[in-house]
Amino acid sequence: MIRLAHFSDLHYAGATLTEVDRCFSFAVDAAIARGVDCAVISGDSTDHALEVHAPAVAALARNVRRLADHCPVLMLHGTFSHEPPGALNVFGLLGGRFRVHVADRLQQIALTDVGLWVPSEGWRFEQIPQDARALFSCVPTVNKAIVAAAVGVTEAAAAVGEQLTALLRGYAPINETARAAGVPTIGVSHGTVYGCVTEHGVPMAGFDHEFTTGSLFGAGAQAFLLGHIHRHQSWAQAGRVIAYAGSIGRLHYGEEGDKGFLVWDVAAASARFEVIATPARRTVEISFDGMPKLDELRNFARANDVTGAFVRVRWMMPEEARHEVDRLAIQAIFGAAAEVKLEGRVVPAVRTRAAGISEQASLAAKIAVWARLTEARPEPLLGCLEALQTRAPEEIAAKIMERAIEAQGAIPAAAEADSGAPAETNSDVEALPILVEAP
Ligand SMILES: [Mn+2]
Repeated sequence: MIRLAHFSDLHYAGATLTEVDRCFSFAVDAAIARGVDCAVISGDSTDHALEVHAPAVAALARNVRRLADHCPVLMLHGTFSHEPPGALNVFGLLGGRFRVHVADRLQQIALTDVGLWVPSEGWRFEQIPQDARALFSCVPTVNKAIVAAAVGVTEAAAAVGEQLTALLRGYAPINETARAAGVPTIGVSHGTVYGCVTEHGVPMAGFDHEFTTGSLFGAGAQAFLLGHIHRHQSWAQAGRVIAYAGSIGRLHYGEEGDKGFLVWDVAAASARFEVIATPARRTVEISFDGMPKLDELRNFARANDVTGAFVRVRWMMPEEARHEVDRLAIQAIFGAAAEVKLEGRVVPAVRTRAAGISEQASLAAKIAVWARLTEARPEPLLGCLEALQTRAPEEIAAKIMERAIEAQGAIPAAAEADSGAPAETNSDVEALPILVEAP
């Protein structure tokens, strides 16, 4: 029997450092305390490309080195956007009582009785090495771009699954041989299992996922250690067990369940694991369909201990109400929290288009439809339209002036007096036609 610590999806980076280093340090301590024989990190040790002077690199190396001083360590390559090819190479150079082996290609690797790593030259061993204590089959992240280049973009997603199924089945004979020889067999991979559930509770039911539980069981490994999905979950069949460790820390709001790592006991014909929870941060989410209600928030804070938690309050607001939210008051309610994140979404003012207007041929008909939809009276508008179509601009302007004067309650006599009042203005108006006719 071999006892393994299975960590996954550490996502070391500057922004995640506090959370993941607290959790991973705890996990390394707990694994060492449980006397594990070997440690496996099943991908996404880092969150993105990191420069060597980044504090996250030193922190991760420090914990990997602590592991290597206790037992042999296997690091599998994860998602390329999190771990660019080559990102893990440096960890293979870390000293320690035992070696760190970086699995960045398809391979099998034997852990020997004295704690050495012996990798296969090709994708699998032809024979199990003599002093093998355990046999690992490593399937790091598949580069879909390479598959797409070989079989075409539209075929690539399905082809990856088909090729992986064939590949995993190819490991079965040697795994069966190992089992017969009493050697524990362990698969390690990074990818999505059809039907698994993400940390946000979303079932992954697409057809472009790398694995099915059937294809993984098809490898004939007693235990299959997975990374990529950040929620711990497992499947069992006839004594064989597949499990995601889940991410070591809580990286986002809305992630459900505990975070942690697994301690496996794997024998030639049995496998079981224990989940060890890490002190991942607590997140609390409160959302409103409309504006945030301070009373409700106060009641929530009274009923729930939010000390040290990460609180997110979300709401929806109309554009004109965006300055009415008292952000400071909300923050004060959750004063004991480690973080209060406020996310107000503006509901944009939407103007409905007048449906059916484009089907009308004449302008008059369009106006009639518009008036009906907006509950306006069409008569004055149709009158204006008629005027525009039948009268000269000067005539229309004169009529408007006439009406404006009438509306002011001016009597005709006053209007005459007005028009004759400022001499300059009058002469300007009369001068205009002369200027126009001059050339
Ligand atoms: Mn990940």
